[in-house]
Order: sequence, then C-alpha cells, then structure tokens
Amino acid sequence: MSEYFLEVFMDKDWKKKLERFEFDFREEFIAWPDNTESGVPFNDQVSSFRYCLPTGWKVQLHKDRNANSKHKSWEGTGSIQKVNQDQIGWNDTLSAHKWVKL
Ligand SMILES: [Ca+2]
Repeated sequence: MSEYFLEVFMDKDWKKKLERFEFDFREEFIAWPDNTESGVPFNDQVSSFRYCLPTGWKVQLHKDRNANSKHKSWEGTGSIQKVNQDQIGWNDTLSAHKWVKL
C-alpha cells in the first residue's frame, strides 16, 4: 500500500469503509461504482473520508461521475487529514474523485 491514499466511508464519523484508493502521483479522474465488490451501495453514499497526499497535490471530490461536475478540493499536507460530513457540506451525493497536481 502507498503511504498516500483516499479512504471513503459510508458513515459520518469514518466508520463503514467503502473503499481505499491508492495515490500514485498521476492526475486521474476516477468515477465510483454503484456498489463495492462485496455488493454494498457505494455511489452517493459517502459521508466522510480520510486522505493523505504530499504537498503540491489535491484531491477533488465530485458530485457526479463526470469531471465537469461540481466538486470541492482538499490539498495535501503530507499527513493524514480527516474530513467529515459537515466539512464536506454535501452528504450522500459524492460520485467520483480526481487527483490533481497544483
Ligand atoms: Ca452523485
């Protein structure tokens, strides 16, 4: 596993992890599936997330599965950051993420 990642959770307080995405220093848009591999609903379910990115990169969380959809960004700090539902401002609507170089 990479030291840099995004982990998304179904519950607001970082419980019920849906998926872990490894970061590999590439800009990439990743649309989330309807369900996890084990069949748990995934799309439009995320209520909190954790991430760790190096400085100079950010992760965008998108409302829809296209790169032009509304999104919010969180910048890398080199340490693990925890973001809850209130900080996201959107609940049960996220559908994709994108790694972006600043
Ligand atoms: Ca959505």
